[in-house]
Amino acid sequence: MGGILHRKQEMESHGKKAANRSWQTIYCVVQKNSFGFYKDSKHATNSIPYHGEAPVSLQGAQCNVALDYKKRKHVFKLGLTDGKEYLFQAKDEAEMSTWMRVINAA
Ligand code: I3P
Repeated sequence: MGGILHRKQEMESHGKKAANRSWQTIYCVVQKNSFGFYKDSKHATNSIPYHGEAPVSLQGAQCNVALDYKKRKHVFKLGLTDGKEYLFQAKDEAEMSTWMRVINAA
């Protein structure tokens, strides 16, 4: 599955907050066990990652609605086993559910 999400990185690793904490609009692609970030769908097709970021592993990842984040709507949280943590904002509740279902099944 691929599509546009707004992303904010909260944690860089266990116990270390991310330095760049602003929201960015990214084309995201979920594949088996991996989540890739791209500038747009064309870059995704050509496998040119967003800011050189390699796709992250979804193995053992935790994906839940970000109930504690109140500033934006339709936000879910993704926590990776290496301690990286991201917030993703979808355009509506339905899209958020779909992303979470696909990520949890990947
Ligand atoms: C960040 C930006 C984010 C904000 C974050 C800021 O600043 O304003 O929108 O998160 O706050 O650090 P910058 O653009 O200069 O990187 P929120 O939208 O969630 O408030 P934070 O450091 O409290 O996460």
